[in-house]
Formats: sequence, structure tokens, C-alpha cells
Amino acid sequence: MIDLYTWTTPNGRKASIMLEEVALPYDVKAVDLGKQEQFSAAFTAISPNNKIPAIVDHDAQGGPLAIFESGAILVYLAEKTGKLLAASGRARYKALEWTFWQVGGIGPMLGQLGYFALRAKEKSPDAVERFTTESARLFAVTERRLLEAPYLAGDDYSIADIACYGWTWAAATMLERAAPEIWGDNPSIARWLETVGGREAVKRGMAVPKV
Ligand SMILES: N[C@@H](CCC(=O)N[C@@H](CS)C(=O)NCC(=O)O)C(=O)O
Repeated sequence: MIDLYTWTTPNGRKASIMLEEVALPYDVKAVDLGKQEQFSAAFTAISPNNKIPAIVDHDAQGGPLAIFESGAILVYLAEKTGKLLAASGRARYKALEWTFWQVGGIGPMLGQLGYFALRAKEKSPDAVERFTTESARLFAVTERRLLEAPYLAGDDYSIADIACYGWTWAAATMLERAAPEIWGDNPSIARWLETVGGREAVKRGMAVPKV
């Protein structure tokens, strides 16, 4: 059995979508970020960076294994099950490339945009401008990629699509209406959101955790 430590955020949902896709049984441990539960001693022992998602695989070789960072979790679960990441060759590196592009780009930039535009006590037009421009650029990259290929890694659905789905869905839902000048016109992203969002495993993963 795998324990999944998560909350109602796009990063957390990468792990729950993946667990649903590969059909491994898992136990959800909700970490309420609003109550600062990510800083508890018990969670710090599992996720030393105090962020969700994290997993503990009680059936790992050599005994229970704790893993934090969504990219590492996606690769681990793909390799454990032999699903959604090619074992070798070009397809593997395309999937890793777009997965880590998400972890280093879309996640942090959208996270900072959300903070400076919505939650910061002092408004910083420079910071809002910086993260708005970078977010728009990243979605233009996504749109171009999905114009040339059905999925981010190429012909096949992979961990790269799982990494990007939650953040892209959240951005499309919020920015398309609130700030169309940031979101732009993205027909290929819209097609991909419908395809990926229509998967039963994705629907189930997006509903985790139940709060
Ligand atoms: N690079 C990390 C980012 C994880 C992350 O930012 N998690 C957020 C929720 S979406 C979190 O736990 N925030 C709590 C905090 O910052 O205190 C990953 O991809 O797993």
C-alpha cells in the first residue's frame, strides 16, 4: 500500500492522477496547508521541504520508501508499474523533458503569479508584470507543442501530461475569464484539456483529497 500526502492543489493532484492511472492502491493523507500541517514534525520527516505531494511506498524494495517532489514521484510510479514513461529511447527523454519543464517552469511561475497578483499584502507591479509575462510565454510554448503533437511527449499520453494537466486546467479556468490577455487564444491547449480531462483516472485524481 502507498500513502499519499496531498492537498487540493495542482501539485498534489499530479500524484493522485498518476496513482489512479497506474491503478495502484493508495491511502490518502490530507495535509491541510491552511492549517500549516506541512510543517508538522511527522510530515517533515517524510517531506523535508515541507511541501506536498509526498508518498510513502510501504512495499518498496528494501523497506518503506518516502519520496517528495512531484517529478520524482511520477518517475518512481511509472518505473514501478512500467506505465506512462518509456523504459528507454527518445520517447522516454521527451516525456522527462516536458515533465521537468513543468516542475521548473509552469508550477513556480504560476505559483508566484498567484501570490503577487492575489495574496501579497503589498502590491508590486514589477513582480506581477514579470510573472504575468513569463506565464503567458509558458502557455505559448505549451500551445506550440500541442499544435505539433497530440500529447506533450509526442504521440502518447505520459507523465508529462499528468504533470501539466492540473496547472493548465487551473490557468485556463481562471485566466481565460479574468485575464484573457494573459491566457490568449489556445485551441490546441483546449483540445488537449478536453482529451486529458475526459480520462476517468484524471477525473478521479482531480477529486483527491476529499475535504
Ligand atoms: N516542486 C514541488 C512543488 C510543490 C509545492 O509547491 N507544493 C505546494 C502546494 S501546490 C505546497 O506544499 N505548499 C506549501 C507551502 O509552501 O508551505 C513539486 O513539484 O512537488
